[in-house]
Amino acid sequence: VQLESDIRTGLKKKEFILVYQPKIDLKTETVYGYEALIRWNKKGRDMIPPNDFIPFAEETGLIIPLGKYVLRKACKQAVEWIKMGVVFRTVSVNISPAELEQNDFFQNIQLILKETGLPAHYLELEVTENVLMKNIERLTNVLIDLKELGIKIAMDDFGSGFSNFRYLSDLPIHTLKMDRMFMNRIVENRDEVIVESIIRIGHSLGLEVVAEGVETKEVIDFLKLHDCHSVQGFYYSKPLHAEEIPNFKL
Ligand code: G
Ligand code: G
Ligand code: MN
Ligand code: NA
Repeated sequence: VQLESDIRTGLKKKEFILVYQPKIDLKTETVYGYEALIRWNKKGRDMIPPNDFIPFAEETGLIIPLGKYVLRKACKQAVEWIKMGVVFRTVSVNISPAELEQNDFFQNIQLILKETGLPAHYLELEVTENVLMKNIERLTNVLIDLKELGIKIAMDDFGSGFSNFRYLSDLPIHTLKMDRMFMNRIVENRDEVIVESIIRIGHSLGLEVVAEGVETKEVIDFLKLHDCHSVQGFYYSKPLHAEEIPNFKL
């Protein structure tokens, strides 16, 4: 109950901030895009990570206003960067299942793009595969509408749940984000064949393949060898504050 009113207050007082983690194109070693990640800068507290309040926000429905706030903020920020001459292709925003299930989700996205002036092709939405388990037909239609607008869809944390390869070919998905668990396992010389296969399947289906949670040169080399498009992870950069982005150099 306390947390609920704290989140409402936090929204009013704009205590929620976004940090942005670069996604690096492995071929060119340049920034491909930035993933927006929420943090709660609560008064008198250390920065609160999303895992401490997003699940609660999802249970209570507060994720709806919070999600709209995040989308608008990320789109506004992207427009700022474009004006400043920052070179990037996408800003990615994480979307909870409950958001995607809202009947007005698509209209809301259109409205936010219109209000902020961000061209749709700059926006990528990250959804986890478990989003798609429910009501696949309606969600497929929403994803098709989003794609027609020019928005990209990424399947986040791929391989961490009950991955269904059929979704990859049936759904209008642009990007496959391999779960970071696999990267740790490459270091242990395990799962190399799985990672290699996921990259190959992704390519065969015409998807962009991104590895997340990349922390070592060893993993980078492995991914390069197998033609993985891009990576995200502490090896290149932790999530950064918006002000740091214009000066970010690899
Ligand atoms: O940034 P961090 O690694 O702590 O994020 C932890 C989890 O919180 C990740 O799974 C990420 O997808 C999720 N997350 C981060 N920001 C947002 C957000 O703005 N909205 C939603 N729904 N999830 C987010
Ligand atoms: O589930 P999602 O991909 O949205 O989660 C992103 C989260 O992963 C962010 O909160 C970010 O802080 C975290 N993260 C990003 N890079 C790395 C990394 O190299 N190692 C680890 N352990 N976590 C990472
Ligand atoms: Mn994500
Ligand atoms: Na992820």
